[in-house]
Amino acid sequence: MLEFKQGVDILSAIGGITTIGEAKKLFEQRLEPEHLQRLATITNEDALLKIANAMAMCAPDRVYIHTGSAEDRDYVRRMSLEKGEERPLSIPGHTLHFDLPEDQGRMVDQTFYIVNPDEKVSSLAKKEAREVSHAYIKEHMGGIMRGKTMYVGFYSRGPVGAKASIPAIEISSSTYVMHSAELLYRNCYTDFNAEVARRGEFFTNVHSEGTNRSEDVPKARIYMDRSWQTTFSFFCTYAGNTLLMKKGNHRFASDSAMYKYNGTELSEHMFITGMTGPGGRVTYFAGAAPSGCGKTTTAMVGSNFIGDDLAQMWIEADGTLRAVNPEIGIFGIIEDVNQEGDPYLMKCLRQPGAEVIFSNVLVDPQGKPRWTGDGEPLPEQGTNFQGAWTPATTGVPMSHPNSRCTLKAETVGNHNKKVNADPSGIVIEVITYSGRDSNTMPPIWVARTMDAGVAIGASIVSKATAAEIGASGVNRQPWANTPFVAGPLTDYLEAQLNFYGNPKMTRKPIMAGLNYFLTHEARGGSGKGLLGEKRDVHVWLGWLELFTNRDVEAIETPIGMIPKYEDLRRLFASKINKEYPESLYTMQFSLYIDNIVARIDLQEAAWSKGASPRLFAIYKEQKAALLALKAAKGGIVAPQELA
Ligand code: SPV
Ligand code: MN
Repeated sequence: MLEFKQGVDILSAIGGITTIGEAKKLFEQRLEPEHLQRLATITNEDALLKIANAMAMCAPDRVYIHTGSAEDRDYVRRMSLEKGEERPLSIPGHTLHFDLPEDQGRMVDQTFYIVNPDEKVSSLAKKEAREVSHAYIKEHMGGIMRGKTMYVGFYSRGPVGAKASIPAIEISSSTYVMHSAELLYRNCYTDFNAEVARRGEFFTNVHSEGTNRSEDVPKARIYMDRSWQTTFSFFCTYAGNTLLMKKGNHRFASDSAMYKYNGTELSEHMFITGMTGPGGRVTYFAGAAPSGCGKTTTAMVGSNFIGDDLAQMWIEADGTLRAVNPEIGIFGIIEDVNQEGDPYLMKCLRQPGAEVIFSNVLVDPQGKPRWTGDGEPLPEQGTNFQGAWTPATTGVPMSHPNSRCTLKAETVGNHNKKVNADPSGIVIEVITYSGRDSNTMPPIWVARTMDAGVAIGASIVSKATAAEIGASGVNRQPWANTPFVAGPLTDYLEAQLNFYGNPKMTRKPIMAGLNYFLTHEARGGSGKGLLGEKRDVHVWLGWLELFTNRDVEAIETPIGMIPKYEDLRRLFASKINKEYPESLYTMQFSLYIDNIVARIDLQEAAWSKGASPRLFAIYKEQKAALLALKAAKGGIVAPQELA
């Protein structure tokens, strides 16, 4: 159990400002009249104390209160170009940002939860004792903004007024970070006080790039003070390390769901998207995937794309599962984004109209951004995050595999802005879990029960990806959320079971596994090539849309329900005009029982003894059914044998 507001509040201890009177005095001394007046809109005293203490700690030359107005947004963009944090590209409104070569992904080894004595955190996360972090932050953030401007913005992580929306303050000396904040989050300057009062909590983030030199990156830290819902990050710029309204506050939101609203809220690393089915109905999906496993692409396949990264969920009084997207933008991996797989996104990236920050891509001499897998001939030369580059440059890819594009979702052609702004939330009817699994699970399977659905989420695996510095091998990635679950994973499992099993949720979603990464060699063919293509996602989601609306039937298997060949064949033809031979279906959907049993064994062994027996019951039941099936029909069972 996480205790809130326990231990020293590091920000206020370092800042030293404890009363609202002292805070106001500091504002009067240090803010220009214009910004003093702007800050007068904020009346929440806790928020004012946070801001005053950040000022006292970081000692900026100037403070800029960002109201979210067009003028303020423009000012930040211009400053970013002036300071060189961003540079212009040939298309107006498109800019380029480079993070230092050592700062190209989440710095897992330099990311810490600040803990009180005896506080339990996820066994996968690093923790540091409160007094150690306190001393380190004091040493390195003290005066870190001397000579710089501190920007302060007020945001809502979700539509203002939605049950699971949580307000947050972003404080940074980086205009790149503030520019990104404005593209990704809803500025709620005028609603901030009311939102804090409604929700009863808000998050605070304090960042400074400091010297922004490679030699200082080893000193960089990303600290999460869960108890005080405050983040600190410094000597880095990569948005995953600095724009902590994203993954820093996602961790806090997850704490809030687990320890304040257990059983009625979840905070997920999921896209939200709507698929149009027969008669024009729209069915909404929320889907988890580890970083770098095609989550953005999957989300954009929907006819009503909402968000590609995060979902704040709750059970509504009418028994439905509702979700809001805490974001309004995309910070998406750009590698392999191309015309064929991502037409909507490519339009934003290649034509004027959208405001886009490209990070860590290559820029050619004409000012055009280029990235690995963009589907165009290699440029003869260019500049990337490591300097000059030509196709002959060895050991350095054209763009970093974690290079990203940052843009507002509303600029993407199929985004539904109205739905993303609705505080009543989106009724979610399909939950999906995907990973990167080359040899075990089929492209789709649907859980028979809610507990079995939770077990699918608990069992995601993925190859390491570029989003995390230093990661390698095949990892278990429960719910694709483990990098962001601060508390023990067994608590998280419990929260999942409590949520989906809550009798108040009378309109349950279907819960499904998805896997696009089966290879030929794993299914009796040869080579590491994938059995499917990116665009097949239209069919997998399309089938789930039909299934949840009871328009198709499925085949029962020990791991859950799988599609029938005829239904998929029709969908391949109608959705993507592609032939789908039955031989391919058989390769994709045959049960390779030894592989699945080995996977279950791996999961059983990895989940600690303290995990809910309900999870082990699912594993046990599936394993017994698989072994019985193997005894009856052999180790590889084709779907046709089960129909
Ligand atoms: C991810 O890696 O899952 C992201 C980007 O969405 S980051 O902000 O780095 O987490
Ligand atoms: Mn993510």
